Amino acid sequence: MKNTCTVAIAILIGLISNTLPCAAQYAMTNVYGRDHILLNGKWNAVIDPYKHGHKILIYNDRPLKGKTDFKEYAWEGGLRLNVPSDWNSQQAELNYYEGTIWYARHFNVNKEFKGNLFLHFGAVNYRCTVYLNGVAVGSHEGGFTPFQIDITDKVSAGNNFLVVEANNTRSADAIPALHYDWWNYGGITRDVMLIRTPKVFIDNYFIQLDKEHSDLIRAEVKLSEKLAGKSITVEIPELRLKEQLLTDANGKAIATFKAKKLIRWSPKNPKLYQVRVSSGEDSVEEQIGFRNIQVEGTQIMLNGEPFFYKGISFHEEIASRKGRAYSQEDALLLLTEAKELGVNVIRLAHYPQNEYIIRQAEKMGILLWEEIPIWQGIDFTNEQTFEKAKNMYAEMVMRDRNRCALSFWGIANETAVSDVRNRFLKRIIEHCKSMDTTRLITAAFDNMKFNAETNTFELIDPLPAYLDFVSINKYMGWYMPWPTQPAKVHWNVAIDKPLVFSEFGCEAQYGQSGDPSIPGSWSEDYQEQLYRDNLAMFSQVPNLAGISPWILFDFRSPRRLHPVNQGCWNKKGLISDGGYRKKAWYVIRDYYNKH
Ligand code: GCB
Repeated sequence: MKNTCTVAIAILIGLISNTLPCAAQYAMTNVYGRDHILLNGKWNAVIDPYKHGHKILIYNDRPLKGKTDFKEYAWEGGLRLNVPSDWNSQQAELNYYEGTIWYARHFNVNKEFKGNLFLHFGAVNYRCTVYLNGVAVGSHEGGFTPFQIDITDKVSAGNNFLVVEANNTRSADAIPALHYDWWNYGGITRDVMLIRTPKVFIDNYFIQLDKEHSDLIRAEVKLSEKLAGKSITVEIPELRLKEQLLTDANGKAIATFKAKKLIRWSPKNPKLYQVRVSSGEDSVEEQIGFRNIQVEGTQIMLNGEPFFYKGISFHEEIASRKGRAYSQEDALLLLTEAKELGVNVIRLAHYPQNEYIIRQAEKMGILLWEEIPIWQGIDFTNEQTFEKAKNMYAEMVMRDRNRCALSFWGIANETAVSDVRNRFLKRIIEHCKSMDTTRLITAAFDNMKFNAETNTFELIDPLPAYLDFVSINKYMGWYMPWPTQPAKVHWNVAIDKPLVFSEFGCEAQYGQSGDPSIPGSWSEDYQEQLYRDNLAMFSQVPNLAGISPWILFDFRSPRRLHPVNQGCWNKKGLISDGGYRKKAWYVIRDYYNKH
């Protein structure tokens, strides 16, 4: 009787806490450099379009009450899904699925374990609740940023049962919102880890070159607990640097120190240094690079030299697999193609992509632009949406702020002017500056007006005043016919700042020839001509600081409804879904080789 009662109370507490899962935490810095095991592999899965599972699925195996009792669920014997990976590419019936899928697996915890234990998720699209041994332990919203859950006091010695309820339903208050131009891949799309740390550990650190100086390294380190007077050591052996820092009452220490003979990171020489941070029982290391990125007049300056932005974008997608990119091999595939084109910048469209891509790009000497998916259609009136944006921003910056390749934070893509939008984005810019001053901040605009009398594009928008440089998405020759000869189109936009054309291009079917003057030919010939025309226009832009065609690869998008020419693919790629280069690829490769 006593036992039944205890179980009932435990279930009741469980149910209450299940309805109120606490928010997950920001991930600690450099998870791959920690003591961890990957929880990747095949997980059991249950498709649950009616969201019925929370009544039953959070438990591994409820014991039967007697001969007449039975269960209407089981974890064993059903669907098995790979983690990490989207679910859409794993089963034909899940291709278009938007809803809930439950994932489950077991893991073991050593009985002797000391210190803290965290569950870390690289990303789950879009929202999720995590249950451990039948109890909700954390929830998260946002499909492209990492989070962790402290399970130190919640794990059992021995076997543990882990359940993840993942849901990728689009909603008006979400980021991105209801409509966007990429596939809404659902599921546990990035690595899952179990991370072990000492009781007090190095929670996060931020080590980069000071914005102005070429030899001044700034280090900010924070312990997991608010302990004053704790010693922290930052070492860069190759530079013979060993600095001792002391924490303040918040467990945080900040110091700047001179690094003589520092070689700065650049595309030509992507030099990285081994950096070690240690305190008490904890020590963590990784490779970090140092560079200065600034703006002078209408130029972007890298390490004090003018830098012409030769960009490209891609989605986190492997076209041939029709699925999300998630591994080191995927990262290499995407980045090698970008490098072949001759780029020095990649805009990671339109959301933070996985760490394999970021770290590999850094090794290959490619600068990065990273953004959260504030992509058209965002509900700027909703304060909760603002809080979500702020949170995603923080998660992105915290994960990647030690990557010197990361040079540009994008704060929004194609948003229309209004008071609420202006306020929302200004607050995001302030938030961004409060977290990091070592990068340039930009946004992509598409709300230029064309003055037909002067053949000039103008932008009436208060936001550029708050940005380091301005980026333009303009599909001349595709969404807008040429009003005059390309070289006669003038740009009078943010004339005192660097201007980057962050998107231009058009769709073309690989292998299709057609009239180079007719967009509706969907031909490589038209695309090639459109690229030549756009380059002619760019050559006349007084504050041109760079260009970035849209996009490297054809990508999947349910918005692209033409059954013959698109078939749910956006065909603006310079490379087809089959991996073949279109004619326009060579136009850009030649342009980049000359610049
Ligand atoms: C844009 C968007 C991009 C779209 C592209 C297009 O302006 O920023 O996400 O995919 O246009 O193909 O229309």
